[in-house]
Amino acid sequence: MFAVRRPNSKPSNPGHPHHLPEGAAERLDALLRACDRRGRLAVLMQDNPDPDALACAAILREILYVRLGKRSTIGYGGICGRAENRAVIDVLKIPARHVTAEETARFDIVCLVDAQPGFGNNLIALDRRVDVVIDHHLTPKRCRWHAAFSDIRPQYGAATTILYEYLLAADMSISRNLATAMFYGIQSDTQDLGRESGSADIRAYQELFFQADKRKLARIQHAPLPKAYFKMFAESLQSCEVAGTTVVSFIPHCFNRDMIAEVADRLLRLEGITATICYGVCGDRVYLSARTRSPRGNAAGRLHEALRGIGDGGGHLTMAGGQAALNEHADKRLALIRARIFEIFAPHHVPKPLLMPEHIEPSPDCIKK
Ligand SMILES: [Mn+2]
Repeated sequence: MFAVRRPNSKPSNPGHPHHLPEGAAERLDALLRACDRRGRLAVLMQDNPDPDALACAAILREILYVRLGKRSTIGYGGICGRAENRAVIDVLKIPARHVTAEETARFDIVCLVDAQPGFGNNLIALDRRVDVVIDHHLTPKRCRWHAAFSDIRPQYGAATTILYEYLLAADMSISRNLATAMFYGIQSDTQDLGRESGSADIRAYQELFFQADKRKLARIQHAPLPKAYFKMFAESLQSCEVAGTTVVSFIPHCFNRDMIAEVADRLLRLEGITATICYGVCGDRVYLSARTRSPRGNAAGRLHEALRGIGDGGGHLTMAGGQAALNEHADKRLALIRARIFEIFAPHHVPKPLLMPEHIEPSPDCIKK
């Protein structure tokens, strides 16, 4: 059934240094069965795909091509705006492109990676038929979806690690570009293995490090940033408020949703801080990112709670995302969101601006030569 193989597809991992979990071969067969029929095939990601999602889609596309001889479209519903993420597509030649909801409906076989139906961050609504779902996010109770094949592992730091194991089970050779995409996917989703990563992520990271193209990796990690990036960054700092050990920032004119996650990540490095939330207005919606230093911070649960009745939120224990619609009373809605964030993430604390004049004066250590 899965007869199509490239003549040169020799295993690049002789002896499998990576310990495959039990049932890896059976899962690969089930995945292939779910996609093995006639028709147009799409591998979809979040609307704003990150490096983990891009690597997942590239792996799945390769597996389906080598093992089933099927070509697939890699698609996302929004934009891929963050400079590093664009660079993954351009430098590593991943053929990902924007697809519309109408176009999605015309695909016969639909796979979703690094996201789940009904999350609100992708083109697949809860009631849409989907064939394959492979992800590492927690599935909230409200999201009861069905897929012919699914593999959800919240204990994995990167969904790329899950798909890497399929690639090993398929015994396929790994191109340098794909190895580089996988390495960067794991590196960025786990913040260099420092955030919610497990032993499988560590092994995959180590194995892929040797295969990744370091020059291309550097071009991606240091991709040029547009002026708008620094403008949004300045706005986010000006609006910063600290309450207890939580810092909250706001980007009133956000051109790129990825910026919200980036600011939340960056502010978590502020000393003495255990949780950060950044929210910003893109078009007629508010998007939010929450980060916590430890899993006890329960970013996903608290963000979900903060948006109860006004939007959607979820993700991981230390990193979460959410969104809400803005109606004609945008200012009121934004004030409500701000109040809810402080109520849930920093109860009993009074927010104070981060950049008060006395805080931005250089400390004596900086002045003395
Ligand atoms: Mn991910």
